[in-house]
Amino acid sequence: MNKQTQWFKDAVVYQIYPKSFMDADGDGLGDLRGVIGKLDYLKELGIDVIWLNPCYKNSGVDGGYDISDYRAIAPELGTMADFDELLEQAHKRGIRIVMDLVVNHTSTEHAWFIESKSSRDNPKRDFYIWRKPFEGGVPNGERSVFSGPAWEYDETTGEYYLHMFAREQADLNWENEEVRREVYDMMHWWFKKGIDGFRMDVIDMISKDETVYAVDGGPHRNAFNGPREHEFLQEMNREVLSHYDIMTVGETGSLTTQEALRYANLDGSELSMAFQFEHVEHDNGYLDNGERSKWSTGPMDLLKLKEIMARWQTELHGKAWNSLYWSNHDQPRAVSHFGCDDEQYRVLSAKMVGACLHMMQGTPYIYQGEELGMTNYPFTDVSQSRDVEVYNAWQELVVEQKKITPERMMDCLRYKCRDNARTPMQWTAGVNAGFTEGEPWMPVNPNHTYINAESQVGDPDSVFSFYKKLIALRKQYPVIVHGDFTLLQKEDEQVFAYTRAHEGSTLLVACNFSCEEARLDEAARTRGEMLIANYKEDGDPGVLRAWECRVTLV
Ligand code: TEU
Repeated sequence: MNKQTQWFKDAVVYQIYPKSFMDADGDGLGDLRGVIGKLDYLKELGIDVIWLNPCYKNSGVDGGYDISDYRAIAPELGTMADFDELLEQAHKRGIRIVMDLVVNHTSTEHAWFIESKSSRDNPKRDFYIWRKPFEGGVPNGERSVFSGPAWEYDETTGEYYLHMFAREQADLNWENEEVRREVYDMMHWWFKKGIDGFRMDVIDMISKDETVYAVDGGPHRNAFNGPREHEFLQEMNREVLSHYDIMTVGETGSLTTQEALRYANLDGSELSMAFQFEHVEHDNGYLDNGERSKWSTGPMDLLKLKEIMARWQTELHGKAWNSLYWSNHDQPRAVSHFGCDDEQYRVLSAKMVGACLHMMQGTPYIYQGEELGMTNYPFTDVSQSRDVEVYNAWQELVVEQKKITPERMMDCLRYKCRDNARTPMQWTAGVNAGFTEGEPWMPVNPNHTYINAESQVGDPDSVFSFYKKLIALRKQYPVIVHGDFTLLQKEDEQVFAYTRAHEGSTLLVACNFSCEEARLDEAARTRGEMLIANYKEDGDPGVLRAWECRVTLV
């Protein structure tokens, strides 16, 4: 009997990266008490769920994604009592808390790994993936997502262990039933504390094709979506998830729409929904030698974006559930990536990209600061980064292999690096944007003097108030949650327009993703009751002004 009522269909999620959200104790790092202090701000915005990036004890290598104790809070973020208070205070405000489940790998400081590493016949040896050398070197050519080989040699036992991310993040062996049992027990422990769900880190990597482990000196293989993926997720659902009225979202970078019909099936057999990466990676680039790479300077391609978003809307409708996001802690800021962060158009385009996403079918995710129109950071030197992904990529691509020049890589970092989303949340125009009274762990964006929460809450024309209204519309009009999706002006390179229809109601959404005027054809021509718009003055029903959006009920 599955206890899930699928409340997530009506919910809007707000993602908090705790290290950068609010610092209550003045050490320059955000913390759980800082989150508690901002719950009323989130209540004012109107969100229903907080997704909290990892706040467990960790080894400090990858922003909390290198966990050393799943049942302890990172001391730099607070205590378990702080977490319990956060959960209680959030629930008092009708806000649910979803935690981050990082079980593809643990920190190499985790007790399991320390035991596993100690000897070849240790009972926990098989908790991780150990292989003998091949011809004196790495077992095969598997590559880490964070550059370099995915194998690290251990002198103690003369074998290599697999790490698909940093060498301090050892992959767990999900083929081992005891590993799965330990994970499920930990999940129950958190659910019994009262949390409302999990976001599941790289959950499409827990089953890997056996070639990934082969000691054959072979090439880099695909470590995603392996043969037992759905067996494991259905087992997790039976053993844990179906026992609680919760939500889950898988981080599944390999996902296609067809695979999403299994991972995010509305029958509740696996996950509630999943994060696909097609749209946020559509503008990935090529290195000087032609290799595909995330490191690019864009620009965003609207035709590709429309095709991707429309396909996810239509192919999942009625079968599986979409997550809806533009940004997160791994992505650049929404207005910088999909809008226009020149001050002339930043506010208009921040509202427009918000409306374009929030009027679709699925559960919307707002990344901290997106509701303010916060932008990427003007990095001038790689030393300003605090990200292991950036450090490793710079060493490999710029220093060792010279596949990209330092100047070009700096352009790429300013466009795409994860640090863009990890600069401190901008609360005020004051010192350190009101984030901390200490030395902030990352530089504060200088534009906090005019982009900050204090100046926007209560201002009816702010991005904050616009997002607040978008969230309210979702509660008021069933067509937004339940309606189907039809893309309009498919080949238009400026306009992203679509309709949603449900039980006789039709929503018409028209967005101009450009600085120039754009024509609307007959089907997209503005008509009906205006629900929300980013221009105050009515315009020509057949023409959208720069970065204009209009949402009408026809
Ligand atoms: O991200 C998975 C992942 O592939 C990311 O590294 C992201 O797609 C990439 O950085 C984009 O260039 C998850 C977490 O969200 C991320 O923060 C962690 O670093 C990673 O897993 C390892 O746990």
